[in-house]
Amino acid sequence: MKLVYLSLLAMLVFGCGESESRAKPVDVAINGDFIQSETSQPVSIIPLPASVKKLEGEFFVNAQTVIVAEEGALSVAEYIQSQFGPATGYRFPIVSSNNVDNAITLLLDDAFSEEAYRLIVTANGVQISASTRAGLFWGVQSLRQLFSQDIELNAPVNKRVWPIAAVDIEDQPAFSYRGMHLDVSRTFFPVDFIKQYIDLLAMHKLNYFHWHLTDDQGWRIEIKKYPRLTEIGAWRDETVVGHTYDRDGLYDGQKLGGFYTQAEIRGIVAYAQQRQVTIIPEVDVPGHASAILKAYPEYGCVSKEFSVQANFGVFPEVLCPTEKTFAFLEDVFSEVIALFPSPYIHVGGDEVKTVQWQNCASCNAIMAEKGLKDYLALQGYFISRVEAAINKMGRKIIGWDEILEGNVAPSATITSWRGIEGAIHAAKAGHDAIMAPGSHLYFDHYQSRSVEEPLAIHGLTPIRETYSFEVIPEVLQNTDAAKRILGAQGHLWTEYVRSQAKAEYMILPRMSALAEVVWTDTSKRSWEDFSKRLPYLMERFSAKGLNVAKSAYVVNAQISYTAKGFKVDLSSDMPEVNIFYTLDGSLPNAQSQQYLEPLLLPKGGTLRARAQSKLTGEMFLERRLTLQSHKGIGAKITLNAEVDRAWNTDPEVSLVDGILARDQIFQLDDWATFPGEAVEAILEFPEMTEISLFNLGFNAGRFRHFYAPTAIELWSSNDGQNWKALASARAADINMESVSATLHVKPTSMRYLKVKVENHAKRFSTEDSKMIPVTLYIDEMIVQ
Ligand code: TNX
Repeated sequence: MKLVYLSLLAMLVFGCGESESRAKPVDVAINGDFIQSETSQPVSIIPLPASVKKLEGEFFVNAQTVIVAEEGALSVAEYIQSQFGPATGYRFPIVSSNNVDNAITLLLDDAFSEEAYRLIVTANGVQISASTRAGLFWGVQSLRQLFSQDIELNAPVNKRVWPIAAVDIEDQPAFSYRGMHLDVSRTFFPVDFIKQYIDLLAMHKLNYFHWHLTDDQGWRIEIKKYPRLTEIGAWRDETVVGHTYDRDGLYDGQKLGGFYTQAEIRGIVAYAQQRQVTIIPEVDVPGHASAILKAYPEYGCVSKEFSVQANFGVFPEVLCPTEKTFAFLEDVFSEVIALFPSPYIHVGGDEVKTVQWQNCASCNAIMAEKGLKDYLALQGYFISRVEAAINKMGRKIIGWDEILEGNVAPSATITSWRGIEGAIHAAKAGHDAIMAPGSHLYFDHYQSRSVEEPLAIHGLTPIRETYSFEVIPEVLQNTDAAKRILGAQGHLWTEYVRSQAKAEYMILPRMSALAEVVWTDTSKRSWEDFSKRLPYLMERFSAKGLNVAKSAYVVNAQISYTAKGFKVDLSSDMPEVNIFYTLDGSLPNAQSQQYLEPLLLPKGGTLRARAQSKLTGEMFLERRLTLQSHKGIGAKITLNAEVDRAWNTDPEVSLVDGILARDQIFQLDDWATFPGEAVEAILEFPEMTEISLFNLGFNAGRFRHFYAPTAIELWSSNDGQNWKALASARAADINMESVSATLHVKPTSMRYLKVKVENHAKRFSTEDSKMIPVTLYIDEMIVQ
């Protein structure tokens, strides 16, 4: 089955003609012994190398294959043994004499630029040349993808030879900073998982691992001088179940935590070094400090019972900007620095709430003494003090883009997470910067619109979106400042990632797209090409037993509303799929109606669709849509309401598009969201329209802290000036547990319909310790 699949994949990549000739097994002589070989894997490498030339023939790795390596390349040679040894069962002895046949030869050659390599495979052997160990190592990663997927297995595969296509690859990275981040505070992951994560970085030629070691939910690094950081700060009493903003949130009641000892960290650092990965530790200050303050309340500004947080969000807990705190941090960072050879130390600096500073006499005294005009300046002062201490120890700092708001030195590098603006601003001001915008590079977001996606924090970042990211923004192109953008980084925040399998699901394969964004020259990148190579890599992950998301296959729907009803175009971002759908509410399978041309649905209905791989028959996650034709679709809407356009760009469209959001992932733009207490929407119909029913869809009770509106009023007008009351519903008339409220109206003709909705819902915020307003979610205003 597997072999059939692979040769089908081969057809897909190379076109039929070529694959036919490749699919024929060849007889090869090995040590005079004729055996029948398998065919070699098609050349499909992610990230795409700068240049790939296919040569005639193949090389057959066998039990006699040796590694030729000089002293400086020994660690790479040993890596080859550890990487290719388990599946092949071969020893790959290391020899130093050059010009041996049947060898993988590693050559150090100064002519190459840093990290560049050339990989030549001929019938006689493999040669990788580079000027650095890193270059050789990346060459080995390309070689790895020339092997069949079963090279990834951890136990011997019953195969006598491993054929590899003959190629000449010349390659080098587009960017010097290629990173992945992992949050181990919200969820603690054991040492083995961290090593596996580093392996994945290495496989993708990513060279920086940003390790988010501290946060409100747990401190994860042993500091000898301050043992309470891990004795106390590494443990929380319980964790919220489901989403932190769920109504009537449940807690699991289980003590949870963990930390890495210094010995474990040394082991992980050495492991990463062999894989050319630099680990950048992050100790997040001065905010996200709950765990520190639980352990050492004396570094806070308020006296209260601190706790290691059991839920998520941004908390007021902040370190106090006193000399005592700076001395503590200097001690902590000196132990961190002794463990991590990285030139960079990440100091966080994000999401600082200043309330505890505002109520603190010593803070105000410090501000007066230092001439700091506001709390933002105090925050800047805090980071500068930490920066000075770290610089004194010979390292540079990185901080989240908030640190730009203070007076931070130009030697600080910026991680731009709130969009790309931080990086642009930083680069222009002479800082180095790393692109990390949530929109494209936060892998804690949903990755498709399927309702079957497991719980995510919010947002929608499909792999295709990640792939489309351009590291150098247009405004910086052809400027000197562009050189300050060192590269980009993907992130895995783990509030909603409670298991290793889920972590794998969230990063695979989005990190593969990231890898190509940062490694491959932008002129060479195309989704069409990448999506053909991706299935091979996904197979490789599966061979390793990793949990890979197939969300890229989820059906996309383009919906337009015409005089004849809804026209629905279905597609998948992935090649070689069939799409099946149903309109009767049943789950589509391969016997359902096949989608061949755009569908016309006069009245709407519930459409369920799934893609199926033509190669493996696998059916992917479901896309579901509920459409309802009504008289308000396309009406011109004037809104008089508070709208957060950053989250909700087009409420005017989604309120009357006939697409019900009720069975969509909440918080995507299908919902119109209103943070204020009142919403007024005026619908203008193109002509006099008779109305007898109004239905308002909302999100209440089923998810999060959402509530039904507290009142709905309808008004009609023929001129948009003079209004007549039509109908109303008060809180008592609205079913809180429902998904909508219906108002019946005496049939009335009108040009304008005014809808007033009130929302007085409040909830207790554990972050702010007070009642706060709750945003109203409306999906559609149905008019009949
Ligand atoms: C914001 S990104 C945070 C984190 C959260 C993340 C969730 C950043 C610097 N701070 O504390 O985990 O959003 O997406």
